[in-house]
Amino acid sequence: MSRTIIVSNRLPTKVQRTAESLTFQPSEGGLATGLGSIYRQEGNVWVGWPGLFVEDEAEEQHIEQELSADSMAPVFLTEAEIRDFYEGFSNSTLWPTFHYFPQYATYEQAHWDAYVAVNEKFCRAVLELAGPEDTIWVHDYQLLLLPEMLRNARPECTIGFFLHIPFPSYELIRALPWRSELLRGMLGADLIGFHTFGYMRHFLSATSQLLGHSSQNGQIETPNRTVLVDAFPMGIDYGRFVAAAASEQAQQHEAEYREALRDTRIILSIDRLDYSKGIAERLRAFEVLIQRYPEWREQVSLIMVVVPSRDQVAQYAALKEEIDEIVGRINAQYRTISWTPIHYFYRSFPLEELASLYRLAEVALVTPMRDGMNLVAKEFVASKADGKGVLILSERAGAARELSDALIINPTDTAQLAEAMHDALVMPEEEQVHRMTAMQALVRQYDVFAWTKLFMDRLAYSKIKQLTLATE
Ligand code: GDG
Repeated sequence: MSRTIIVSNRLPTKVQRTAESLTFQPSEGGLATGLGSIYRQEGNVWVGWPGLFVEDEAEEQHIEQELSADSMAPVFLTEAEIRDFYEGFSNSTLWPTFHYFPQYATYEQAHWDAYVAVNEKFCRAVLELAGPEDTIWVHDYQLLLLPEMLRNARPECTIGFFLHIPFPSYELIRALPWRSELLRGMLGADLIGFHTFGYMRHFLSATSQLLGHSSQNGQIETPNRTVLVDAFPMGIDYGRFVAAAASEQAQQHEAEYREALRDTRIILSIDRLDYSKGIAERLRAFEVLIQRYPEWREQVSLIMVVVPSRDQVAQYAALKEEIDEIVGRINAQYRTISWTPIHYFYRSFPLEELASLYRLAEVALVTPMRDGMNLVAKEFVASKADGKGVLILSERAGAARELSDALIINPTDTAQLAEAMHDALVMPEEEQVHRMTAMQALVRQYDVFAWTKLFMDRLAYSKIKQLTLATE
């Protein structure tokens, strides 16, 4: 029987150590939901890091057993590996480069060596499970070398790769000392997926300019194989967000918030702490809004949720300080006894509370400098049952390719962003509903289950194509 093996840096379960025991908490992330129907099927498995450092072999075995009952296989990483492979090469070299922040990128040989070693570790873990006929789906920028490593060891396997972040222009990629190795690593796959055609085009250009491979209609010819490349915009579990927003709990939270806020109109912003998300620029634009349109003072507040992330990487700690400073300054300057311009939360919320914030907000500000897709934009759309509400969306988020009924802005144009907030606040209800229902139809149809199916079907097709070419 042929099996499917999903591989990602993190497993869809977070294992944590408490004083007495280990806890196993399923992750609620979009990827975990979308792939749930696949990896939980008989015989299939998800391979990844469980999120903690193990103390001894007995603990390792215990974790292995627990996870295997839920179709998962752990790859254990050491603290040094997390430092050099994850915080180092993945988040201090690849992440800034792929999000157009080359000034933040470091190029450390030791980080690269760890990246190679950890990709090899993942490869060994997959090979223990994979037979020659199996299908392997590798995810994201932490594992760019894995497809080629697997291909060398299991030439017959069907291998898919999906990149969740942007693939940047060749000019960014060429700055990486290990650019050719990274591209060759990805090309070990039969099918390579991106969120948008733009990212796919950049990838084709990079493989042509750096490796000399020609391509036609999303098909790259390497000396010994054909690799398919395509765009698969990732969706959300639409029904889950509709249900969460309609839940009793979400409605109750919303009522409490409304009362506390005395019906102030709400603009919402939700992100992980990251310089790619344009958080500081968004705050400055909100300040321009209340400077330029004083009539909004005491009428509108910004609720800004920033979820802690990667605080071991220097730029993230600096960004946190910058945000604290801007929020403090704006609130100190404009607040009144009864009105707070910015309600700032540096923590994460349970899903129902998140859903209540989506319900409460009239406007969502999704204004990243760069974002592979951005699922918050789609979740906001799914949560607006009455069709009212306005999405302001950066033209540099992958989601902007699909959600063209949002107010699309350039995130570095502060004046334009402030105007868009004003336009959103005065937009007639009829226009809001018209735009929102068009976006809902799209987000509902191309949900995360459709995304998974499209990718898996295309992967199966890519294999048939390889076999046909081989026998021709
Ligand atoms: C990467 C790419 C791409 C946020 N705050 C809370 C919370 N969240 C959830 C949201 C959403 C998720 O986190 C964030 O997803 P994004 O897509 O916005 O961003 P990244 O984490 O950077 O993800 C991105 C994605 O991969 C998928 O391919 O779209 O471009 O960078 O689902 O709801 N969830 C809860 N409480 C919070 O406070 N429960």
